[in-house]
Amino acid sequence: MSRIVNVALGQLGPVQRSDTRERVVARLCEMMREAHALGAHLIVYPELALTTFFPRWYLEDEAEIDSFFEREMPNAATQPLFELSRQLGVGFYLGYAELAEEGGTRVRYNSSILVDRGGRIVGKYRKVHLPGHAEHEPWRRFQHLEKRYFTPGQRFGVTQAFGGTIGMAICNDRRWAETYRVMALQGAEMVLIGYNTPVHNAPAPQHDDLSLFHNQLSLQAGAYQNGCWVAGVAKGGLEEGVDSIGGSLLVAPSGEVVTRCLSKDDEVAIARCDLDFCAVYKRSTFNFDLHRRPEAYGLIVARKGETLAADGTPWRD
Ligand code: CDT
Repeated sequence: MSRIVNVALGQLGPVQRSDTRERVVARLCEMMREAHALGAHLIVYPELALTTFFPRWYLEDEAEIDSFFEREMPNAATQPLFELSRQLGVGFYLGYAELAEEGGTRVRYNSSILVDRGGRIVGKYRKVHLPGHAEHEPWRRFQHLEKRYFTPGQRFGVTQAFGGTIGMAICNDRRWAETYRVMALQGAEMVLIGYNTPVHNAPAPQHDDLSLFHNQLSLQAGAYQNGCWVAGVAKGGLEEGVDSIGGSLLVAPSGEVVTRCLSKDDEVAIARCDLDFCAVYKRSTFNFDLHRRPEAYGLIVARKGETLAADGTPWRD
């Protein structure tokens, strides 16, 4: 089986509240067609791609909150994307808000799916690192209420697809070293990440000018330190008055950027990714079996100050 994956970044410009899912899916389909014409096997779309980034608003009405969530996937609005995927032989990563039912309880997740070249869902991920806050904080220019609207996911896994081992993460996950390492320890050769990142960071406005730099820094470090390809894809631009970064990137296991989007609008960029290129790094500088020292990572200090063993139990000398 070929180990070359032609990966397209399917960056989205803003999605306003008045935009219907059908309209957004039409834009996603348009980009998939363009990616196919450029030879893509896989197109990566952003986090929460189907609607505007609603966690910027404090909402109390449950029905209104639910209106941003998908109860099933595919559904009537997204079916055309799955059909086009099958027809063109282009797989995709798609971020969306998921309303799940678990033992009679409704649970809301910030999720992504991986769809193979036959239009079949082969992987699902629920965002682990939820940034922001849970209560209304009116002092902010806009809210970031992911902790209010979503339950955190429980694990980072990998999927065998596209001839290799593929991992998924979502937005804030990309800033955490553990995200890439936990998947790389499972053999990840490519990590796909959608994001929505406002330029303005209310608790740390001194970082605003560094937003694009921190995005690129995180993606490059994750790729290099784990010997894997990393695709990061934005929903950028001015959405409901909030400006978000673009800067979608595809990074090689060398840490080098191989393609990027230049606008903050709907834009496709593509690169040829050889999954075998990971091995050079995984067998040398980042040969985990040879060079990692898990026995030296045995102690972790928990948030409240107590010392825990690596398995989470209280540490005893
Ligand atoms: N969507 C998302 O995770 N965005 C965050 C913004 C952080 S500011 C609260 C990010 O890490 O890009």
